[in-house]
Amino acid sequence: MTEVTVATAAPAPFTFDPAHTALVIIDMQRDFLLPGGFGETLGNDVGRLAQVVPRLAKLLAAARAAGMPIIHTREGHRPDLSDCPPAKLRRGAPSKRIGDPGAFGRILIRGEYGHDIIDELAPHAGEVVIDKPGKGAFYATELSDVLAAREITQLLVTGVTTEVCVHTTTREANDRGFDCLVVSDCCGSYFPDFHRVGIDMISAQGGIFGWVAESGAVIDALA
Ligand code: C5J
Repeated sequence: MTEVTVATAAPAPFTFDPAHTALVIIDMQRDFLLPGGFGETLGNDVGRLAQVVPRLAKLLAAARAAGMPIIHTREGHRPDLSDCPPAKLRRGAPSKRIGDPGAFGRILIRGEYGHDIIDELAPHAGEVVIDKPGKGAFYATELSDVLAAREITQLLVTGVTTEVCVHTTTREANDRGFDCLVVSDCCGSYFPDFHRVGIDMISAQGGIFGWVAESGAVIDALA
């Protein structure tokens, strides 16, 4: 496939080569999305994140059909917490901290059921899964090397949460020279205002750190 253009992207049309553009799916993990999980025990309405799943599943299917590289990320830590900074560990309600027992295993610990990606978006064989200890997918991970090895220069960024891990990863990618299109209706937040403003910030000021478009426009461009 040659280059395609998302004409309705803001602040300007976004042209990309699907062979050198990765669909990045941030942290669609059970701990954040499932009722009864970590996200909900913090008092969040996980239904807001669940809304994203069918749209993201459609975009993922279109990206797979177009042969695009797919990169999934998971936020979490080693069982001994050696990669979790004490400042991050100290945060949160006393009985709901990273590593504590949760409904789906130890909270945000690699290998636990809750740490893994929801069934609807489960990675296929050959797709990259990046385990990240931070909010950004570049910090302390192999992501830069993975992208360089595949000559990927542009990213379609999706996942949760808009204002935290999606934003941090998009900012990190922008600073490293990647063109990022954030797919607005395939990102989600527990806080509707944070989502709205988070999306608006990306393409403001002429695209201060990226482009924004809806998934329908991206899927149409890939068809
Ligand atoms: C958060 C994330 N919000 N994936 N993680 O702690 O955005």
